[in-house]
Amino acid sequence: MKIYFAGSIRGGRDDVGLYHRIIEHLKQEHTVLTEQVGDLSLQEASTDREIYVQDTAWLREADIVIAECSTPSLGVGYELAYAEKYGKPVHIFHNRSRGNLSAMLTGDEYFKIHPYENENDIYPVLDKLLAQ
Ligand code: 6K6
Repeated sequence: MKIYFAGSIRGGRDDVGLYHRIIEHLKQEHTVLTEQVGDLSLQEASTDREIYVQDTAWLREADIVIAECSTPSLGVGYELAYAEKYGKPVHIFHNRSRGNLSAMLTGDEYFKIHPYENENDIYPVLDKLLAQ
């Protein structure tokens, strides 16, 4: 499957290690279009326009969108709404101990939300939903 993985960049990089590990797990059996989200040494090389054009093209190309939303991000919120507009399945992971998700996500019945306690809870859920 072609996976669009979404995670915070300018919203804050506290969870970049987690994004990196999730992407490495997904790459064992699938194509991750957005590997840069988990790049531990990410450099701002592209213009904002180039980023927007590339990322929205990848969203349209993706089979599924997986987002880690424990760090709030305006860009990720935009991507989730864009994915809904194009009818892409959207799965959102969120660490329960990190506060409440936006009501604009939890209140939208289109999104499949997966609250978790520990990182190790994420991987079996991913494997199950990607096997479908
Ligand atoms: C390098 C270092 C920091 O930023 C870069 C290059 N920027 C981006 N490259 C690729 N995708 C990006 C970039 N900035 C935002 N995005 C997309 O928006 C990603 O797909 C993320 O899922 C999301 C993050 O949005 P913000 O608002 O947290 O930046």
